[in-house]
Amino acid sequence: MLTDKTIERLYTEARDRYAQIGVDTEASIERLKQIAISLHCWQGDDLGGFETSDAGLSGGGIMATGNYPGKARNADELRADIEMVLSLIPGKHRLNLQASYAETGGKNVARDQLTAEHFSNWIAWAKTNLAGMDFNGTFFSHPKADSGFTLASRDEGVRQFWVEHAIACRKIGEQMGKALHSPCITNVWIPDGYKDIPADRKTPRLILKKSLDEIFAEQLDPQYNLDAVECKLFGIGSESYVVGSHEFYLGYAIRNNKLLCLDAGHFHPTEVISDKISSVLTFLDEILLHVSRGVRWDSDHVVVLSDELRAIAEEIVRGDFLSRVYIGLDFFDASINRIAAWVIGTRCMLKALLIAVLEPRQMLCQMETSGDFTSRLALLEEIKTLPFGAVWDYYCLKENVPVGLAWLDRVKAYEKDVLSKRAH
Ligand code: RNT
Ligand code: ZN
Repeated sequence: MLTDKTIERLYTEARDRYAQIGVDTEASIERLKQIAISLHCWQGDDLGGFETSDAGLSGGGIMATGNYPGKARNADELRADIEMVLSLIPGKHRLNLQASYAETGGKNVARDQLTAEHFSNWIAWAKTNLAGMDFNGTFFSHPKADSGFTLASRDEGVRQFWVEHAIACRKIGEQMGKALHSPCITNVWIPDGYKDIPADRKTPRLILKKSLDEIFAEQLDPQYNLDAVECKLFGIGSESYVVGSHEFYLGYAIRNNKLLCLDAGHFHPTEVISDKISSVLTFLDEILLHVSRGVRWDSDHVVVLSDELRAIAEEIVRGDFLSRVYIGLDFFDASINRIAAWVIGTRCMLKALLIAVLEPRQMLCQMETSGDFTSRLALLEEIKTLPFGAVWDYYCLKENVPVGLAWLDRVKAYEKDVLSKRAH
């Protein structure tokens, strides 16, 4: 166990080392403190939501695997779990909800009939615990999505239903934004696509464009609601063709002034979103990230402090994009303690951002502009072993959250006292 005194001493040493390369650790910590991460509600119950009891397999090409005990069974349990998570991470953050997490008081409310009323408990709770709320339509786990097509469906009734759902979601987002005094990002992700080779790639894309135009026809105040569209390369069951591809949504977002959502797991295995950030922000005002970790065919492993996670954070900071990039998380693992999964992923995201704000920008840019690429490479490698961990520990201490692995003891205690008593 590290004592507070040791943490502070190690921090002072680290501060001096960073000062030698022109980095002010205090200012870096202040910058990090301002960054709100949007925590995804669906890590807590394997994307189950509260509409049916058939959780686990969500359909639409996304799936949580594993059967770790203790999954949240209702909104109160999920909120309690999220409070636990929030107590273990430094800073003030946001919550990202799906429409399927509505609380309808036992009534069957169709997705095209949802209103902010059905999220009033979430909103009231968020006001005391969070810096903002974000929202998503749920275009999967539903009989009207069984054909594999929603907004791009050739069946007019099905298409209309999902258009109405998306419109309802924007209005809910607007209310969330008003209540939290911070714009809600309402994201559209649909699973539409084909398992095998299509005969016609064009028609579903034209239908999707038409649906999006209808959904966004009404202007909403950007102070309250911002719209995002999320692309994907392929999903389970849509290996050959996804209607909402990267090019499709990039084009749509640019032409219609929408946010593009880049999910780290939605591209070719060797393709990274870090390199896309400065490209798309040359043409778009703002973007949303779904930070995730792809592993082979799965797009949603728990985020770890990988090279790519660091690169994503570095690109946001290097480009001075902190006010234009909304950072959301999107992963789900049901094979380990779900609260631990949330904490690991969120703490890693914050660590990556800390490393990025501790970078000696001035020195590196000088080396680059003067053509001294030898020094640039040398310094980039040198800073990898600087004691950012001491700065991180100190930040956690100052924010009154557990330092080091102490958070895990709390999760284990919660598992014993609360999670293990949730019978299914
Ligand atoms: C699916 C998308 C989408 C979902 C959430 C649950 O591939 O990434 O963002 O993960 O809507
Ligand atoms: Zn996503």
